[in-house]
Amino acid sequence: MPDGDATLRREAIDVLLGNWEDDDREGGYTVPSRRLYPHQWSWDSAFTAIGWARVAPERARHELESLLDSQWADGRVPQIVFNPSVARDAYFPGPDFWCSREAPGAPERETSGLVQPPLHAVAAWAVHCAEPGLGLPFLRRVYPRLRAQHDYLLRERSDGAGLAVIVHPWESGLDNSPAWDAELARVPVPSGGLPGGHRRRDLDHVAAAERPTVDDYARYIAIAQAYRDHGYRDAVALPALPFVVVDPLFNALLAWAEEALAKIADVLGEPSEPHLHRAAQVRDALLSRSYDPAAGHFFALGRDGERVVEHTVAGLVPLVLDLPDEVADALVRGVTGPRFALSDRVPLPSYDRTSARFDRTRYWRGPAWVNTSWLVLQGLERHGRHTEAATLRAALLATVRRAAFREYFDPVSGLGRGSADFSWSAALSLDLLVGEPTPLPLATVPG
Ligand code: 2M8
Repeated sequence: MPDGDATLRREAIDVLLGNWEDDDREGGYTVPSRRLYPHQWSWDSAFTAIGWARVAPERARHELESLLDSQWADGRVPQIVFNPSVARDAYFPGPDFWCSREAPGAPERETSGLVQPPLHAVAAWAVHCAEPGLGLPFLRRVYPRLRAQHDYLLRERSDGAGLAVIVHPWESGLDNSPAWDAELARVPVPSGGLPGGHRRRDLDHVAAAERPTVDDYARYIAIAQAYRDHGYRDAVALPALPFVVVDPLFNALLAWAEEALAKIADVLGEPSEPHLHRAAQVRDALLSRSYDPAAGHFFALGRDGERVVEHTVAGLVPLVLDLPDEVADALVRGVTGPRFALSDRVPLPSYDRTSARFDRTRYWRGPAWVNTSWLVLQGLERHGRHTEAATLRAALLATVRRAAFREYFDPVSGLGRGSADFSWSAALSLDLLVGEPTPLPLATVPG
């Protein structure tokens, strides 16, 4: 490994160690960022486990198991698991807002009632591959939980036509994506600011221009409150909630994670066919409903099932799946074309650079993020687009070398934005520094 890489690797490990939280239950986990996000976040832990797997697989196993330890009885894996030793108002909305203990089937540890993109089975497979001999008992413990996670999404969150819905922008992981603007516009901005005299805590740590606007935040709280007031019971909440959408990234990761479950099932001597079948069903539903052949892009679906024509990076993530050649080719053209402008200097923007609403600074409305580019990179590798994958890998490593492990980056200048010492930026850099493709599921799904 060249000297520069060894230094970067050491720095990445130091960030993860600094964000590591020892835990009396399952051994510990990594907070996304010490001050801005001082608890455990769901899909952050999946990304972070993929990085830990490269340097300390035992921590990777702890990371996933401590999260799954707070799975709800209905199978949902919560967006946030609150650390009881952190001040209750250190993050807003915190445990006193979500009131998870009042909800049926919630775990002992307080959590939020939402979910996040289901990357966890993919992470579990990567963790297993890091130490296959040692990993079997781990796979045996997590397999039923991961299966229950997917069952929940396809049962309680079914859109009735093969895809899973999300009920809050926070569930997409790309919170203030322009894809949500039209749906959010239907949610009245509550007068009088945040409920209960609460105060945003994110603005104590990051410049307001880099975070969601005041109105968007007020709407996030209103939607979360509506879900909470329905006791997080999807059967009664979904018809009443103001925000119910289908997200291509969320569903692509669900299908990919079903492929990972098939691999896990194989190793454990369980039937893998049902998982491959489900993976194919979700992928096919995405292809028939979310993919727009004229645009060559996957779009979110609004409440009435109509495509939301906004080119966000979420619409490139289905590249992680086995796709017809013409679809994969169109997505790669999207990656290299003017909207996402692949270069070896900065990773992919989160939103279309050619749009009038492209914002270089504000969170998920333009900035480049390590995790979404890493996902697209996995897709490029899967489709044999090694040259484009190498360019994206070079861009990711050049950016963290230049600007360190920031939460996101200006996609034009490459300058760091958001929180410093951000866990998934460090963890996925560790994965990239290994230089070989991550051992993720690449099984061919029956067509
Ligand atoms: C961001 O979202 C949280 C709410 O979940 C927030 O803004 O307070 C998003 O970037 C999300 O994808 C991420 O999981 C979370 C923690 O890193 O932060």
